[in-house]
Amino acid sequence: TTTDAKAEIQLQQHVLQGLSEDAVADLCKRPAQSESEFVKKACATIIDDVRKRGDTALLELTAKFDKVTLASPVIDVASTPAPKLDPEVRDAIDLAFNNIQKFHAAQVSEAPLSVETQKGVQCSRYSRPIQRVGLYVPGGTAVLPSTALMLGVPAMVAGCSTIVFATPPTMDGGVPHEILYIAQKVGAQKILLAGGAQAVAAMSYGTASVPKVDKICGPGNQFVTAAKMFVQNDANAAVSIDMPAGPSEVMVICDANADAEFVAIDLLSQAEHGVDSQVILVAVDMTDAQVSAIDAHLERLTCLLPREDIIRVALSKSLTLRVDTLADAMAFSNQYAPEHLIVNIVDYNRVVPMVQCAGSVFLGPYSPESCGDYASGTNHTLPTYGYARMYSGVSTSTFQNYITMQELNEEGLMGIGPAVATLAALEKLDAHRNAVVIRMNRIKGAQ
Ligand code: HSO
Ligand code: ZN
Repeated sequence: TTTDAKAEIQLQQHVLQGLSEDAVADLCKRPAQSESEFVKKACATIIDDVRKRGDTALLELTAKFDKVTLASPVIDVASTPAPKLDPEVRDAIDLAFNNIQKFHAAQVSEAPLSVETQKGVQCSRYSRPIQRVGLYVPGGTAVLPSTALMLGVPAMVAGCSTIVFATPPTMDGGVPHEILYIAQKVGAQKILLAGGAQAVAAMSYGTASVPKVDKICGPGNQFVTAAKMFVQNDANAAVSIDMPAGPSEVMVICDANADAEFVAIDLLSQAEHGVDSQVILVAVDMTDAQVSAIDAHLERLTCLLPREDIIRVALSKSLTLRVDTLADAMAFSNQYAPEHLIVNIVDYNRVVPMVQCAGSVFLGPYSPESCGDYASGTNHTLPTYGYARMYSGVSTSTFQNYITMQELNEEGLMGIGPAVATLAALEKLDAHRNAVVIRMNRIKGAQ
């Protein structure tokens, strides 16, 4: 532990060696989402209201929660004049757009996958865009045009025909200019000026002015998340979602080789997202002094940040785990399944084959999470809360469905027919069996 009296920030430390399996599992646990029953009930009421009363309910809820009175809940993107942006901002958005487009376009394979599984049996798979998608861009403490890019670009690349953005209105009843600019760039049709459960409900069921969508993607607060979970389980909505969500997280694995200031600022860039952000430092084979140096940088850098108060709360719940080996670090990381994993160690490429569960990985000293958050090309809509174990981040395939096809010729049918007949008989499904037997007899008779 550090003896530096000035260092107020000191991440709670644990030493892996000697921890029981249960204790390690506890370190991997995320804090329970508070008030979730209250949130669920409030969402159900709002969703029901929007479903029944459409635009009227939507406008009332926006007046109530966002304190903005709108004439219409929707902006038509194409007929709205292009917004004036600061050229520096526009260039930054354009750079990010281009990189995100390049990476997500590369995820689309031009040729369908096609395999002759045995002679005369051709199986193929085609991807098709999901037709109508709703993209939620959170409002709140910060405008997030980067999230508009991370959702809009893959939807555009996939070829979705209806793209609807939803975001809370600005105080003057408009849409942030950067979001309008991005909506125009990706060819979105509408922007729904609403947030929370009411926005999710409007896109799920449709209203007189909001198109009903087939899939809703994007991060949001507890109300948005609860609403997404609700509608995906409602057969009347017939809508799917990208993934369940929780507070954002980063795990940084570092060793004595890492620049302590780099490590500290990466932890802080996650902590500034919110008081519930999860920040975990895994220190591989480092001395007390080396770990303390990171805490000292955390303290110094935090004092310089406008979101200092948020950061201090987030860091008070964060931790450092000290481990002896990289193998230990990676075993813990895979168990925790972080949304973001930053690997700042010597020979960092060694970890690539060791990563089992993580949303997105940042390798080496010059790959801060910020770059992936904004402009390198990878997506920043990622699974949090341990969901990286079974969910992937948003990608082009989030906006696609796969359709399989098959074509058998006579030789193919004769080749697999007997096996199909045997399996169908086993399941006592005789029409299935006969569908091949009748054909096989026809082919034999003709020979
Ligand atoms: N780190 C956030 C994304 C974000 N960061 C948006 C800045 N703006 C969740 O991956
Ligand atoms: Zn971020």
